[in-house]
Amino acid sequence: MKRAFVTGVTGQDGAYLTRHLLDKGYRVFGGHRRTSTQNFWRLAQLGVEGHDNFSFIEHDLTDLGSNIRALTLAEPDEVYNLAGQSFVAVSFKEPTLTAQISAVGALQLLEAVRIVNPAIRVYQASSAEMFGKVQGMPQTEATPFYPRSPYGVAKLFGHWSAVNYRESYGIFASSGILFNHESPLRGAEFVTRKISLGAARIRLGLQDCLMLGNLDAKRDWGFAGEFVDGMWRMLQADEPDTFILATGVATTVREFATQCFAAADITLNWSGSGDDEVGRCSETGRPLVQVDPAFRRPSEVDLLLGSPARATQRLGWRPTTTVAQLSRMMVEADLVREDQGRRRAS
Ligand code: NDP
Ligand code: GDR
Repeated sequence: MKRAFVTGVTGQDGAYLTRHLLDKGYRVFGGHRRTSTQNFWRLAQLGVEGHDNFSFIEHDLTDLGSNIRALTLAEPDEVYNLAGQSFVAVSFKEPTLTAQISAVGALQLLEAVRIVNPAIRVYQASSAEMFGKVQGMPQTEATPFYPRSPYGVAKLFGHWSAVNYRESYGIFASSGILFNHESPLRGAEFVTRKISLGAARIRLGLQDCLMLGNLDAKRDWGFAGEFVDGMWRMLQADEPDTFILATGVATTVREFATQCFAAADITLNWSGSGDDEVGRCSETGRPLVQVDPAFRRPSEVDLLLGSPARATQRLGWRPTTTVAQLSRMMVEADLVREDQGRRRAS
């Protein structure tokens, strides 16, 4: 039975990846940090918590001793480093913390692997944010990096650390440059989930209006449940490498909102521009989406669009969920959850 250690197990990807590994017959150890309130809802929803082949390990990526301890306890064949301060907007407010976790933390885990057992295979969760002000279309593994946020800069350090440990010590460290991937388990602060939740709540009469930032930003959005399979495939390859996982289709925030509201049976009509742009209900004329400049970022990544060609050719990985299917899946899940919450409250 193969053994895996997954850092950041309580997050979106941690939950989906752990479910995927358990389904493949792995013994999985999930790293979670101590918090005042436990954050196991995703693991519970996917039937991970309580699974016979799953155990928690208390772990903080920023503590070298904690990394060494976790690897010593889990004795993994594979480590998936998903832990991180993953919200780009917060990285502008907490740049040092973001670097401590997502840059130095990633390095410390690699160092712990080198010390404990250099035969362990490592997946490093790198990000399309590293492309930032994009230097080529679509972005490939050869496109130069130009990060535009403390988050992107921190991820670039983690990415190059993985490459460096591969080249310096022969460690099987693969870096996955993942474009945005979403799901009903996405954190509510990210724009897709904020929109699906907002659309569901407005449909149910629980909210009047949704405030967003840059409606023109374009992202290559895929389904997280498919992307975790790409992570696993990277560690089954003959050689470690860097791979992009993306869908190859970019959509604006505005269009994603239009699709989510449509999934909630509301047609949006857009008018105005810049901070005065409004999405109105086609039937009532009521403003349902408005712009709040507070959600704009000091420096923005306007457009991300990735080519998954290398992952398709070498790993046989191919995403199939369209952004229309994704938005519908997210809105339907939020309609059910919000309706249940409303019933419980009444
Ligand atoms: P989430 O924000 O949902 O999950 C992040 C996880 O990291 C949580 O489990 C969190 O724990 C944990 N964590 C944060 N700080 C620490 C720390 N100091 N020590 C240990 N654990 C910590 O992110 P996702 O699941 O969406 O993403 C997984 C990884 O992939 C992240 O590194 C992210 O930056 C990267 N990524 C994500 C993409 C996406 O579109 N989702 C795209 C490209 C890269 P807690 O629950 O306690 O907060
Ligand atoms: P991103 O995701 O920054 O791409 O990082 P996010 O969903 O936060 O933003 C996507 C785009 O939408 C614009 N936007 C808003 N964003 C948020 N959060 N809230 C708003 O109200 C809003 N209005 C417009 C943003 O400006 C941006 O252009 C995600 C994370 O998962 C990272 O961890 C990961 O590395 C990258 O994707 C790839």
